[in-house]
Parts: sequence; C-alpha cells; structure tokens
Amino acid sequence: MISRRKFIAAGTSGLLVAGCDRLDRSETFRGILRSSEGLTMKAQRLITSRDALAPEYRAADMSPIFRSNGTRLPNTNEYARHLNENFANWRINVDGLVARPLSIPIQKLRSLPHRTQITRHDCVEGWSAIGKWHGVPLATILGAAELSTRAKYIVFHCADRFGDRQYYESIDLIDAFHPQTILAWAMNDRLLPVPNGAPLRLRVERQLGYKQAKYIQRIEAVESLAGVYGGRGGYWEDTNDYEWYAGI
Ligand SMILES: Nc1nc2c(c(=O)[nH]1)N[C@H]1C(S)=C(S)[C@@H](COP(=O)(O)O)O[C@H]1N2
Ligand SMILES: [Mo]
Repeated sequence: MISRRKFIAAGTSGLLVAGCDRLDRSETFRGILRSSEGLTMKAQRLITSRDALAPEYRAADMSPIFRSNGTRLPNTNEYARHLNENFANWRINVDGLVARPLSIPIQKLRSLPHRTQITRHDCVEGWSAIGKWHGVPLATILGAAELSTRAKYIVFHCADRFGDRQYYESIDLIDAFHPQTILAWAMNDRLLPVPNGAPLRLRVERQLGYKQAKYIQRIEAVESLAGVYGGRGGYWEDTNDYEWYAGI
C-alpha cells in the first residue's frame, strides 16, 4: 500500500519539477527565490506547490467509467430514508469554530454559484480516473459561516460507517481555501450518483482519493485534530496509518 502511494508520488513529482523549471525562467520567480534566504529550495517548492492548481483536462480526456471505491451505499436506516426522499431533506451543518453556524439544505447549496473542473482522481490502491466535478467552492461556505481566526482544520463528517467507526476526513486551511476545493453535488453532468457520494462530496484536487470525503453531512472547523475521532485526521489515518497529508 505504502509503496504504491510512493509510486504515485514519484509519477507526479516530475510534473511539479517541470512546472518549477518553467517558472525558474521568469524574473519574478528568481526575485522570490532571492528574497527568501533561509528557506531551502525544497521548502520554497513545497510552498509553491501547495498553492498551485491541479491539472485540469478536456472533456475528451474523461474516463468512460468512473468507478466507485470504499462505501458504495451507506448502510444506515437514516441514509436509506434520505435516498428514498431523493435527498430532499438532506442538510449540511457547518459548525465548530465559526461565528455563524449554518444548516444548509442541499437544494440551497445546489443554487449557489458553482465551479466545474475536470480532474484526475488517484487512489492509493493503484487506479486513477478523470472525471468532471461541479460544486460550490468550500471557501464560499466558510466565508458565509464566518470562520474564526482560531480555526486551523476543516473536518468532514460523512454518513457512512466502517464497522463501528464513522468515515471522516480533514484538511488544513491552505487546501480549504484552494480555488479547486469544492463541495461537489454533480459528476459528469449528472447529480452525484450514490456510489460516488450522493448528495455531496469533497473534491480536494491536490490530494489522493481517500481525502475526497463522500456523503458529507457535517463540516466542522477545529483548532486541533486531537479530539476528533481517533485524533489523526481521518478514517484511514486512524485505522491504517495512512498519511494525513496525501499530496500528489
Ligand atoms: N465517506 C466516504 N468517503 C470516501 C470513501 C469512503 O469509503 N467513504 N472512500 C475514499 C476512497 S479510498 C476513494 S479512492 C474515493 C473513491 O471515490 P469514488 O467512489 O467516487 O470513486 O472516495 C474516498 N472517500
Ligand atoms: Mo482510495
């Protein structure tokens, strides 16, 4: 498992280096490097790459099939009821370190200004797929909720469970406010299918598949991950030692 993840990382690091080489030719970038004495080149690249956009693709590049992984259908009575109601009563609660806690009906969320992006999903299990996502920037929601200056992480609480544990994930504020970080409610021009996280899932395009939380019910802003479930920031992080930051 770990070696596959390293393999994926090695496969994409070439692209990042190529991007840096291109930037290196511009005067601005040299200026930035000169002004950052004390920072190693590696750290500089790291900072640059955290803000950079993930590659976006053309419609012609989309995978004919976007498979599902992990939970395909949350097995709770509550989810079955929502599915039966076509998610008409699904709400996304936004709470924790915010000045204005929100409870947003899914229909309301679908009416907000959205972003569309065609990106590649990479799962540590060794498969990738290019899909089209449509959703609200997470930044819009965090802005509406008036995120506290104490908040450092955003936690996504999901509707599905593995055994006795709830699936959850978390990201830091760099990723939370990244322009490609969206709460997606449609995929490949259709409302999100159940196997892919209906009615709402996260797309955090600079990270691996397991960070892309499906079946989102609650978004919580916290100062520390220590008190959240197993304390390591995600289901796989808690149970299988996966890295919390799964950058690609
Ligand atoms: N709630 C929830 N989110 C989840 C999972 C899951 O089992 N439950 N699996 C993760 C993994 S490992 C991957 S690769 C992707 C799969 O997304 P997909 O089913 O749309 O392909 O969702 C991620 N998010
Ligand atoms: Mo995955």
